[in-house]
Amino acid sequence: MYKKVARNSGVSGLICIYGKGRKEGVTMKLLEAIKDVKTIAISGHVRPDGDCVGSCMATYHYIKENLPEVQVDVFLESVASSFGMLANLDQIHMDYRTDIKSYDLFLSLDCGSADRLGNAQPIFEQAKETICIDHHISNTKFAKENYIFPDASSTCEVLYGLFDEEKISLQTAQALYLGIVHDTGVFKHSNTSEKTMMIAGKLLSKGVSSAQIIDESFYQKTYLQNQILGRCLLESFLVLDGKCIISTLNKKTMDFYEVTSEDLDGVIDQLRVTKGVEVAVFIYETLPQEYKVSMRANGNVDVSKIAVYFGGGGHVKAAGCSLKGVMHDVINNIVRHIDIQLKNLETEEALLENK
Ligand SMILES: [Mn+2]
Repeated sequence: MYKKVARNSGVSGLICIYGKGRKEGVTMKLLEAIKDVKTIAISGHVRPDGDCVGSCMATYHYIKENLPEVQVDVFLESVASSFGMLANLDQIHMDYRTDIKSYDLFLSLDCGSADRLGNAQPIFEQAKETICIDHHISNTKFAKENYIFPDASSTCEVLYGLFDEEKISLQTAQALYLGIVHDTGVFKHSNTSEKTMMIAGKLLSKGVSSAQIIDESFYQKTYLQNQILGRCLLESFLVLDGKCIISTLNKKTMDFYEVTSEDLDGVIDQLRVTKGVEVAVFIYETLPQEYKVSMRANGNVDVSKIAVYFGGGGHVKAAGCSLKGVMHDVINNIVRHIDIQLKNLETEEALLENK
């Protein structure tokens, strides 16, 4: 139905996992890959983040503008209002309804496995052809064709290479930029490469509103979110000689400020940047005597070990778990584990120095 084109697409230098095998530099140009297709469904993962929404909307605009005769439908769960600067979000089928029984092609973007497509999974399964474009190393390669670039910062970065640069409109560029900004934590995470910055630069030259996208999708907070952040900072305290900062929030206070867990997103990050702190811990009550614990590490403490010990998970420098009981005990349990790791690290350092 459509042809694979193996040639340099601008994403060379990245390893692409294609199909079941691993081939280097195998890639395609999207417009060539879809040139005989009449109907396309696009979707990404459940609870779509900036990269997911950016990928889907960039691809939607890119195809609509360059192949206007093709019918393109985007299926996603509700999109955060902070991504509201993107055009045509009202075109997304958030109810997952469509008159088309079987799309010629399903494009899965930024989604690691078929079940993560959520309500779009049946549409994926009914489609005649399927292509998966992603950057998650854990991608299960569930489509007929899979273009997985684990070294790319974001799916939007991958897409930039699959698009023809001169055919990228401002609308498309805005969406790509949002995705890159979001998955790199505003060009800060270690996945930000020279290539990422070069692509961001190219998008800027298209006229992307960089400050607006960064502020509105990343830093902007509602008044209530700022209030609760202030409260959490005000009530935070230092332990372990200032190496650990802790803040807690109970349900009563959350109800008083009328905030939900989603309003607490930035609290742990602000705690983490406290000078001298190696581990930041934020604990909030989800149900009576049930707590969500978030941890961030600056130094060499492995917070994922602590999270896993208590039945949670995450990464070395960012992890979380849920605990039950009395807040006081929760704090003590977590702090004890941090203390053990800090002491072990100190011992290791001392041994190295004496060598
Ligand atoms: Mn992503």
